[in-house]
Amino acid sequence: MLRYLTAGESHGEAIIGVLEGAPAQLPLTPDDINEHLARRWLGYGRGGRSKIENDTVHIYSGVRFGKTLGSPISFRIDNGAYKKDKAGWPEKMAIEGEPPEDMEKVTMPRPGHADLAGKQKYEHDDMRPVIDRSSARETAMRVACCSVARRLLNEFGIEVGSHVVRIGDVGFDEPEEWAGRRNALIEEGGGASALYETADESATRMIDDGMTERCVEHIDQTKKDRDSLGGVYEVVVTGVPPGLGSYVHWDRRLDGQLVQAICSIQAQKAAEVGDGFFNAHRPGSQVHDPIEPREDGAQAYPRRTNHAGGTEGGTTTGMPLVVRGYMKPIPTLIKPLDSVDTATGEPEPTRYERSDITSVPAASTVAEATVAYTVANAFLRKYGGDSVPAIRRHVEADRAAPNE
Ligand code: EPS
Repeated sequence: MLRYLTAGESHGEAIIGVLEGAPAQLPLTPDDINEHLARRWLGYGRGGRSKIENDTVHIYSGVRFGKTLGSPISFRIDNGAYKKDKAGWPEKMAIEGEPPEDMEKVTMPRPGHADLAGKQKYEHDDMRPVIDRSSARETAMRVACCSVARRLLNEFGIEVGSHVVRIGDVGFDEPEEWAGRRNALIEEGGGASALYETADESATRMIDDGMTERCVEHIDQTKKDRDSLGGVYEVVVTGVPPGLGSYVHWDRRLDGQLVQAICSIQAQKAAEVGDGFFNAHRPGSQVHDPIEPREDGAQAYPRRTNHAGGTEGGTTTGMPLVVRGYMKPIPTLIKPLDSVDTATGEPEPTRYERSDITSVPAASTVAEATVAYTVANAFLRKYGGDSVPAIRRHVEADRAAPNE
């Protein structure tokens, strides 16, 4: 099974990651990771930091001559802001010594941010460490670690893609409004990679040009209003065999794991598998996906619809996995919000720190990564082995003799 840890502060020198459990003999180059690091910076509505960072990964271990070794893979991504910001981060984030005399402590928590919760929990008199570790900067390393999981899935024809379906007021209301275009893109391209490639061409990672335009205007207007926006995005995984996950234990149910994969990402407050929220409003006859006869030698029974999002009983059906994430608006607003200065206990409006107006497009690419990691672990649980050839033998044996 895969497991990764990340370390690093947003304005520290670098972010570090370690991934263990990757099988040996997996072809892997830094470019397999850098492609997705670059995609994480896509999307209209990002702030000044997007001009400072140029994320590229440095791999220190676990890979030799373009293939994984089975040993832990370690990564480093430098923080461009550390030196480029000219804000004195090397001194303000120093490992040793005392804080610079002119350093202002952050004492005003932003409603909706981890600031206050983190200050109280870790007893900091300055919220800078909370801001810096709770920052979505950390997702750069998550994307790096999880890109190895994605690479492994790709080796077995499993592809992951995403697109944004709403930012603030602009978006689709019901899955039926976008499912046709999404399914056509996947079918034409032969997998979910085609979905992300098309979405990447849109400034807001949407698969509807008219909506992209309206969304860009909405983001511009929100900036003028000194506000911020959340939104909704969808991650799709194609080529998934039936039988990943399980119903036999709560923690092996894939639905729960997928929702956690989304809600583990900064600012994501809800997630659904398939048409989860929508299905709750509809009668069963309109929700449950009719089962059709299986072709000779096929593993999965096809379904006429996929409202379940590719799982039943916490187990994959063989239909594409569909997971949606719901992101709250970013808590750093240009417009002040009511708060309290924790140094004085007095009411004070929040002060603006550089930020994004929205980062829903970025979140959608991070969600691809965390979903890939979750699916890769379910895949390894079923087909696992120490090397890619060993896993391939297990997959091929299963394909040759599908379950009754
Ligand atoms: C973030 C705030 C912004 C974002 C940042 C996440 O950074 P800053 O405060 O330095 O302007 O740009 O995102 C990243 C740095 C990144 O790599 O995605 C936050 O508060 O979470």
